[in-house]
Amino acid sequence: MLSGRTNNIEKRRLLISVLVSIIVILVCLALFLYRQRSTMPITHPSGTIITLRDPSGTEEINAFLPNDNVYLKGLGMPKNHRYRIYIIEDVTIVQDMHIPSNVTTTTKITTDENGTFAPTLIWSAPLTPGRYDIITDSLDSGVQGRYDSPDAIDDGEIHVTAGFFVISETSMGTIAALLASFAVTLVIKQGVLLTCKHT
Ligand SMILES: [Ca+2]
Ligand SMILES: [Ca+2]
Repeated sequence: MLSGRTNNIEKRRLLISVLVSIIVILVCLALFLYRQRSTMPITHPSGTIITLRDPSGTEEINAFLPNDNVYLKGLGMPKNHRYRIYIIEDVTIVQDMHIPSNVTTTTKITTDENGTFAPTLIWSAPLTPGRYDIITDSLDSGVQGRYDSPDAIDDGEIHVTAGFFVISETSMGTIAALLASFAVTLVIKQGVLLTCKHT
């Protein structure tokens, strides 16, 4: 009798350990995927601009944390063109619209003979959580201060219309807490089920 009860307790402990391990793995996987979430950059006639967390990165990053830095690189743009880079709060970007106020200091870049520019730091930590778009406004053609044909944009890739977003550490913590809470609930329910089964 006592031996059977001990076995049940051991089984329950083992099951709980397995469940907790699975949940921890799932939480880590969810956080990793959330952090690495990226999409294919949209190609515009005036070129493609790609956000990066690391200047040596190759894949576009669209999800940043407040302590990240944001780098931008460009390709397929007009050659030897000077640009002012605007980071703006997420809007629906339409042709000839006035470019809204920048959320940080604007950066200037110049494209090379191939119409590209190397990864350039455009926003240093700390970043403010939110959803953002980027417009590179040509200083050599078109109308400055308006989005028009020579300008490239990072827009409409994530959260419906944003080019990239910054999520707060608190939100990440909330996600982890919710998943942990879910894990605990599962473990308790499993424990109750086992108890009922053996009484
Ligand atoms: Ca322009
Ligand atoms: Ca947008």
